[in-house]
Order: sequence, then structure tokens, then C-alpha cells
Amino acid sequence: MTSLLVIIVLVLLAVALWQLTKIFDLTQVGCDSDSSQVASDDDNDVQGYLMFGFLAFIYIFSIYGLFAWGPLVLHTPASAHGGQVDNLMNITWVLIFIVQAITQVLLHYFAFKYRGKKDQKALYFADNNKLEAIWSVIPAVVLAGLILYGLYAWTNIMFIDEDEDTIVVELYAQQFKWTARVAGEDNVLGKANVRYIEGVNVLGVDMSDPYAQDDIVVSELHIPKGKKIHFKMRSQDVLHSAYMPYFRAQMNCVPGMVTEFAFEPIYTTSEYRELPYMIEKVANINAIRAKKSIDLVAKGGTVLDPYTFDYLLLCNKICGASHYNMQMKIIVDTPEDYKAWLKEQTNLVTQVKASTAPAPVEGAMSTDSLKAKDTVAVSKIAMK
Ligand SMILES: [Cu+2]
Repeated sequence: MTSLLVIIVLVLLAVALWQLTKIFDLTQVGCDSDSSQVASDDDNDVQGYLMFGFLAFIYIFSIYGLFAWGPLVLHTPASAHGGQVDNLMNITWVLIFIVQAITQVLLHYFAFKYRGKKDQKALYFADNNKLEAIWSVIPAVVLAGLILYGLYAWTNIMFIDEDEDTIVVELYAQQFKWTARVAGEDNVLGKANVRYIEGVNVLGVDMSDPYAQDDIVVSELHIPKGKKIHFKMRSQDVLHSAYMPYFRAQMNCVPGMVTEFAFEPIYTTSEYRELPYMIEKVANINAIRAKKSIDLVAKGGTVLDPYTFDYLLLCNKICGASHYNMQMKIIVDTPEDYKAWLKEQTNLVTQVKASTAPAPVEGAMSTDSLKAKDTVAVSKIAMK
């Protein structure tokens, strides 16, 4: 409501200013000053130099941005295919930069050179086939090359060999959390449907499906280094997007269908934490947090916990009010640690059974003790 009022006030202010300028224009009618609407040579000179000013602004801002925010871009990729994504991205950047540098200089220089001058007439220039061929063929060839390389990289990355030895993991998106399901020993996920969602079975896994018997549901995912992980994404409610920036992986999660992405992690979490750039980044974040903590403590708050790096699965589609907080930790282990983690997990069937088994009533007799009583009673009757 407040923002609506602010917008109305701003619109009214703009209308008022516009009316004021009209009144000012009316007061100038009949004055001696030059009220001609035709630009003079002086006006055109000013516009010409302003073109150069704008050109300088574009380049200075670009160079500043490169140095100020350049280090914030994603660094070393943590997946086998990540290098290809980065390569494609870097080639695109370089091409854009070259084209932008040349075209902007030409655009602004010509705007200056051919600015309006008294008695100067525009040249009528019908066409020039040679020029047009040059500026059509060069972009066409460059773009075709870029698109072909992009398609090659895309097919390479997205191809999932069904016969390859992978680990199948389901990523389940819902407002506003992620849940993962590891396919277990058979490496096949049991069927699932929203109708089966009940109690601890939050993913709606069909418990009668033989493939579902060893499925493991977790809220913090472990995966091994050096093995391809085949992710199958589902969504319960709206469009989400599974985004794992360090693995250069992103895929939409669409209600009613399963989408897929596969990649091989090449650094364990602890190895990635030890990369020099990451050590520096974490130190920097912690310095900022320590500074902030001083302010917080002064205001009666608590000290911020130090930050440690972890791979995260984020949501990259604005899916609702708490979208920003939709994340799940992914821990890349060594194959041995992964096996140990897998052993510790309780599968979904066991969890469901434990949650549906009736709780023992206090004072009630167990079936064994009842049986024992029966035996005593029977022997008593026999003695009679
Ligand atoms: Cu989301």
C-alpha cells in the first residue's frame, strides 16, 4: 500500500513538473532571446563532444567494472565438463569485447564527424554492395562458429550414456527446500507420485515398487569424487531450477516431468577448500564478517559464525517468497568416505516402517509374556 502511494506521489510530481515547464515556455514567448527550434552550429558542436564524453564513460566504466568486479566471477570449475563451459563463456566475452570496442568507437566518432553544420548537405548514398557484404559475412561467420562450438559443447555436456557406470540421484524441489534421493544398491530409483506423499515419505515414493526398497532420502547430499552422478530432477509445485554453480550445472525442475543432468566432480569439498583462491576468498569473507560482528555486538547482537566453503545446490528460478533460502549442501567425498557415509544411512523403507509401527503402550504385555502366561495356564489345566 505504501509503495502504491509513493508511486502515485511520484507520478503526480512528474506531471506537476511537466506543467511547470509548459508555463515557463509560455512566459518566454515574445522575448528577445533566440527561441528558434533549429539547432545552431554551437548546439551541434556540444552534441558532438557529448558523444565523445559518452564514449569515454562507456570505456572507463567497462574497465573499472573489469577490475572492481572481475574477481567476483566463478573461479576453478569443480566438475569434469566445467572447463568447456568456462571456455565457451570466455570466447564469447572476448568476441563481445572486440566487437563492442570497434563498433562503439565508430558509432560515436561518426556521430561527431558528421554533426550538423550550416550549409553542409547530407550525401545521398544509395548502397555499397562491397561494404554490405563485409558487414554481413563477418558477423555471420563468427556467429556460426560460436553457435557450432556451443552446440558441440552442449551435446558433449548433456549426453548421458545409459550404459555408463553412474550414480543415480534424484533432486526434488518444492517451495522452499531441496530433498535428495539416492537410488541405492540397484542404482534405480523407485517410482514416485505426489499421491503417495505421506508422513516421512515426503517424496511420494511408491513403497510397493521393488526398485524403491533401497532408496535413501537425505537433506544433505554426499557424492563421490571421480564418478559421474546422474541427477534426475522433479518439482512438487512450481518451476524451480537446480543450480550448482561450482559444478557449472543448471537444469530446470518442472512439475509433471523429470529433467536430467549428469556431471563428474573432480575436487572433494576439502580439496576445493584448500585451493589458494578459495583460501583467500574465505579469509576475505571472514574479515568482513568479523567487522560486521563488532557492530552487531555493539548493538547487543551475537557474533557471526566464521564462514567455511561448501558446495551448494541453489534454486535459480524466482519461485516464491523464500526462494533465496532454497539451498542444500552437497559434500563431495573421496570414494571411501562416500561408501562409509552410504553405510550409515537408513533407507526409506526402514524409516517408513519405523514411523508407522505402533508405539509400545506402557504396562502392556509383550506377545512373548502373554504366550508364557498361556503356557502356565494350560499346564495348570492339565494338572487338574
Ligand atoms: Cu525454487
